[in-house]
Amino acid sequence: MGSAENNLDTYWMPFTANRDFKSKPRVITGASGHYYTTEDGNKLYDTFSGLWTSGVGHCHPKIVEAVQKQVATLDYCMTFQLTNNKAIELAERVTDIAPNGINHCFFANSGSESVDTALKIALGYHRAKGEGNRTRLIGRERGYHGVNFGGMSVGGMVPNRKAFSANLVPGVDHIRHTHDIERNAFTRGLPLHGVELANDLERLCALHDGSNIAAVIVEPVAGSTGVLPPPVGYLKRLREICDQHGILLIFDEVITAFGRLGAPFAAERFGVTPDIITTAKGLTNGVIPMSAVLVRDSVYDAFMHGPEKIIELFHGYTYSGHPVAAAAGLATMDVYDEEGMFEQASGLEQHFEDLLHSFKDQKHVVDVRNFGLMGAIEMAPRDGAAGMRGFEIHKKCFWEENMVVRNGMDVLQFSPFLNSDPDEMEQSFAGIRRVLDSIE
Ligand code: PXG
Ligand code: PLP
Repeated sequence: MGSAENNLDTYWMPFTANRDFKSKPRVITGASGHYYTTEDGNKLYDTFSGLWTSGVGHCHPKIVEAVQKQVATLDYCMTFQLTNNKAIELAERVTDIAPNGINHCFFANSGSESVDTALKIALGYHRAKGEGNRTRLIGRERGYHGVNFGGMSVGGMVPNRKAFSANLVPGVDHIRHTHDIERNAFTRGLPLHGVELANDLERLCALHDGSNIAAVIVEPVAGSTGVLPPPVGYLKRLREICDQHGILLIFDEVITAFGRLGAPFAAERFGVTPDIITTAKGLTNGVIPMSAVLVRDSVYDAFMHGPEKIIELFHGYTYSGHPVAAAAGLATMDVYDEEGMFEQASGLEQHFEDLLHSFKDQKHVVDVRNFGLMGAIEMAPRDGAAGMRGFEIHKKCFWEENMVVRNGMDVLQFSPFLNSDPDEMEQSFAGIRRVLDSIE
C-alpha cells in the first residue's frame, strides 16, 4: 500500500539506472491518444509511441473494447494440442499482409522470445533437411535482438553482452555494422555509401564455410542502436549471398513491421523477402504482450515430415497464442486497415524528416538519421561521460517540457505515432530545441 514513491524500492526496473530514478521518479498513471498522464495530473506528449509499440496511439477505443470483451469470453486456453479461435484468426490476418510465400505464423510473447524462436526454427529447418551441420548463427555488430541468450548472442550491443561474455551461445559470429558517420553524416533516408559492407558475410562464409551457417539475422533498419538505415542496395546484397550459400535470412522486424516504414513490413518497403520475419510491438499496438514469427512455406514444410502423431517442433510458451493478446492483435489489424494507418505514416515521412534535419546545425549534434517514421539525432558524448548528455535531455524534456523523449546513450530516438498530428509533432520538436539550447 502507499504511493508509488513509498514502495518503489521493491521494484527492480528494467534497463534503468534504478538509484538515480528512485531519487526522483517519473511515474505514469494514465494515457490517451498521443499523451501520457502522471500521478499529479500532468499531460506529457509521447514522442516514442510507447517504446516503438503504440503506433495508433494509447488506449485506442477499438482495441480496449476488443480486449474487454475477450477477457470476459475466453480468458485463457491451453495452446498445446488445443487452441483458440482468436489465435487462428490472427495468424491468418498477419500472414495475409506478409510478403508472398510467407504463410505460417508461430506466436510468442515478446520480441526476445520471437528472436529465440526464429533461431531455433532455423536450426530445426536445416536438421530436418539433413543438414544438421548448419549450426552457425550470424548477427551484426550493433544489432539488437532482445535479451534472451540467443538474441543477446547474435546481438551486437556491447553493454548488453559485456557481463555475460563467457556464457554467450557458442557458434555465433557477426558481420560489421553499417554506421559510417564520416561518409554518411546527415543523410536524409538511406545512406549512399556502404553497400559493400554486406560482402562481410562472404568473409564469414569463407572463414567458417558457408555450408556450416544456418542463418543470418539483421534488423532491416537497426533501431535500438540509434536508428541505422541500411545503405542503398545492402539488404538485396545480403539476400544474394544467403541464396548462394543456402543460408536462411531472418529480418528482425520487431520495430519495423506494421507501418513504422509506411508498409506492413520492411521486407515490402525494401523489396527484399527474407525466410523468417520476427515481429512484436505493433502486433498488438503494445496493449497486450505478444509476438509472432512468420515463416516461408518451404521452412514450415520442411518440418511437416515423419510420423504424423509426433510433435514436429519441441518449442512453445505457456502464453503462445494467448486469446486476449490475439484479440488485441485482431483489433489492431482492424484499426490499421480502417484508419489507413500505413498510408498516414507514409504521408508524415517528409515532414518528420524536415523537422529532424532542422537540427543539423544545433550545438553538439553530430548526425541526424531517418527512414520511414524512425528517426535519430546523435549528440556528441561529453568527455569521459558517454550517455550523460542524452540522459539529461531525457530528464529535462520530462520535467520542463512535459514530453517523453527516448535516449539511447547520446542518441535521441524518435518513433512518432503513425497518425501523428503535424502541429503536435512541430511543437514537440520546438520543445526539444529549447532543451538542446539549454544543455551543455
Ligand atoms: N528485436 C528488436 C529489433 C527490437 O527492437 C527486441 C528484438 C526485443 O523485444 P522485447 O519485446 O523482448 O523487448 C527489440 C526491442 C530502444 C529499445 O530504446 C528498443 C527495444 C527494446 C528496448 C529499447 O530503441 N526493442
Ligand atoms: N519454468 C517452469 C517451472 C515452468 O513450468 C514453465 C512452463 O510451464 C516455464 C518455466 C516456462 O514458462 P513459459 O511457458 O511461460 O515461458
